[in-house]
Amino acid sequence: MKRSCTRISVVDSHTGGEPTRVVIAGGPDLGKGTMAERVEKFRREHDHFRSAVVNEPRGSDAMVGALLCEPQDSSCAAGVIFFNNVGYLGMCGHGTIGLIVTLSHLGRISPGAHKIETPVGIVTAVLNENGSVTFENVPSYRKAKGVTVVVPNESQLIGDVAWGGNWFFLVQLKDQRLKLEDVESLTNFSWRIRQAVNAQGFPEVDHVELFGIPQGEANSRNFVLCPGKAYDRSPCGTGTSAKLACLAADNKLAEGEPWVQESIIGSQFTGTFRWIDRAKGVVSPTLTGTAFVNAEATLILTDHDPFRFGIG
Ligand code: PYC
Repeated sequence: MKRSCTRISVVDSHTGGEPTRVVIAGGPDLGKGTMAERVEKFRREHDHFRSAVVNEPRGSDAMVGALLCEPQDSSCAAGVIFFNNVGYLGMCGHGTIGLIVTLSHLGRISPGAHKIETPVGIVTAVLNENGSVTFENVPSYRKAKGVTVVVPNESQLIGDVAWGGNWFFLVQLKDQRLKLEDVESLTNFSWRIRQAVNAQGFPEVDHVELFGIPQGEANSRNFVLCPGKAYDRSPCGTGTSAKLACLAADNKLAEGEPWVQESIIGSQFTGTFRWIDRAKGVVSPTLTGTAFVNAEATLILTDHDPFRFGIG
């Protein structure tokens, strides 16, 4: 008996270990509005598509999806909406690097600068001759410095709330080596921090970023907890942007000076910033990283498969 099914074409990549699945065909028609309007339509009318693409049994909690869209602004190479196991991301740094490498793999772009429309603004990404990608993120800033958070059964913690295309709570840990084998306890700890930060009047914070001693040739090592409780295998582009905004505001990093951020698995992004508005503490972060395409696939959603829209 012939069953009907829906087919979705994707290209998978990883950026410093963090996966991105770019949907190149078979996605929902979100109309011709702004990316911010289109993400709302996606959320309202096609959330099952998000789950089908990134959740098990086809995906995993770590998978970030990127729906390739026609840009509104014809000077942009593409529009994109990033999504994960629980919802949508304003911007995604590792995903932007993955998207640029994917567009190059598909022969749609050449080395040089390309503008990408996201729900939170236009970012410019350069595909470098050596295959790495450098992108200038959306303006980033610190919203609150030195917020004291009381996490039940832990001593008090102090951190900053900052925007880097997503909202972060950033905590510098003292003398701590962040180790991959401790991911479970770091996840639980960060999840409780997020709940405490949200309860203390910062409901917008959906990522928690812990900083510790670098193990490689880097300035810092991080552990980043994403909104759906997965940890970022990459150093997190939006999280590193938020970090740069805090370093700039504290005069700990000069304009143009490189900051090498290492992830919990040891992969690295190099970031710099330039001031947009020094008085208001707004910076423009630029980040460089590398991605590798690792699959071209067709996802098949068979009509009678009870888990065709994913688990979750
Ligand atoms: O690289 O910005 C990033 C990111 C956000 C969530 C996962 N990666």
